[in-house]
Amino acid sequence: MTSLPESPTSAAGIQRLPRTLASDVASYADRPGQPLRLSGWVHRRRRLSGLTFLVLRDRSGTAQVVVKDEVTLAQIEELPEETTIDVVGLASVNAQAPGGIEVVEPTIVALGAPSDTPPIELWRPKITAGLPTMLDHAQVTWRHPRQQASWRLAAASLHGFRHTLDHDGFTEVHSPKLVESATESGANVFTVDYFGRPAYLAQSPQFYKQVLVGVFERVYEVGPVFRAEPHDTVRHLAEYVSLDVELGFICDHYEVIGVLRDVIAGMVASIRARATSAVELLDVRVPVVPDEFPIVHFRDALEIARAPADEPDLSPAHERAIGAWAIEEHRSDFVVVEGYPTAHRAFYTHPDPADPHWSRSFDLIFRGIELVSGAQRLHRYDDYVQTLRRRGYPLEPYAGYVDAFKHGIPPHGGFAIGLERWTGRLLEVENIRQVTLFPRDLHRIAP
Ligand code: AMO
Repeated sequence: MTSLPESPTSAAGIQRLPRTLASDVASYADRPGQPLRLSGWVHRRRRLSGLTFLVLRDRSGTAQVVVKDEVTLAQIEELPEETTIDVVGLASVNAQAPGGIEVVEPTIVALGAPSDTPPIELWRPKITAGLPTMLDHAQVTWRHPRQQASWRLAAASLHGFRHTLDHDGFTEVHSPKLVESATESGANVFTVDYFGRPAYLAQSPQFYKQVLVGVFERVYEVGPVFRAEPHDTVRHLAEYVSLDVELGFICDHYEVIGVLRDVIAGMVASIRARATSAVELLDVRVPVVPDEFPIVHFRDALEIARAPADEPDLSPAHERAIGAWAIEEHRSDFVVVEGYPTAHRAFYTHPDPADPHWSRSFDLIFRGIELVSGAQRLHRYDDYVQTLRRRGYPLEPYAGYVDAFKHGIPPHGGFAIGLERWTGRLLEVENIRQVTLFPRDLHRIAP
């Protein structure tokens, strides 16, 4: 006995029909009347007299479902926004529908309990809630199409970062986040209880990327780093994603800056190739990456920023001034400041051999904010010992770090890009928290 074919809109038929994504509904233009199955969230119900437009959202976008029959109209009254559903219906041409196609005669199945009222009105084209509300409800806020798009830019950037470095002979590594000593400065480090003795959350993979140059020559890491930032600023987080790079057998820091240029160009190319709809939706001003970054010495940077000549570092206001200068003078969103005073950079920084007061370090300023720090590093054991002594640091906590340089580490250098700073400047948002999935700061450790 042969069984009758299942109706596509019966419950069993719903399971059988392959899923169509919202972004592919338009491809049914030449197949009107064809059954299709969508799965996603109730994004919005727009009630008109005698019919309701149900907008379904999935990972690819939204699609319009038209409900007319009494039973389904009553059913969707009980399915509030954000309920997950399966819809089987027929493709129908309607010039007014998004993409020119809508789904009619739907059979709808709820995939879980009806959703509670969402804390953020996700159906509005732009989120109207303030930042604290957005952050308090981040798990729902990120569902908004504009929020999703901003993370897609970050994801595409990560792809471009990895792709460029894989292509250039780098090996991806992952280093421990529980460590025995501070690498950047003693002050902003989180202490944890490690089986009864103190340990720290890694402020950066600095030590590990340097010693892994001794293994792989060229390494990179994408991972979280932790800074006990006591300041409540729009550009600091207590945990952020650091994109670290380190390479061996270099002559000077200019080689490192060359790699940085290629990496940023790769990130921008990946955004253009992989996040086109996010760029369009958010109207992103995608930066042009010059063949070479303009480079200005720290001394001259102070002058440009009209800062006193004995200033040890650049303040946020100085960085803004230098960013404006780079646009004016070089038509560039990017500018490298090199040669920061050695005494004010981390102990592993290589001094300028011509004048050790200055260092072979650099920062990349992107649209007026420090995005990257990097340098050539010390690579000789004796240089480390002397530097630590000169700075008055106790040798003992750094013994593990410094001893590594007894075993043949080549001249090397590297840099780290802050992911959230990158997306923040790309989207020109005021606060880095707007582009951080689940920010950690002085006041926030949840969600
Ligand atoms: P640095 O401490 O300058 O250098 O950090 C590198 C980059 O990381 C980002 N960043 C931050 N982002 C968000 N919140 C913070 N609290 C925060 N602190 C820093 C910035 C910054 O430019 N080991 C060196 C890098 C190296 O020399 O390779 C380091 O960590 O974008």
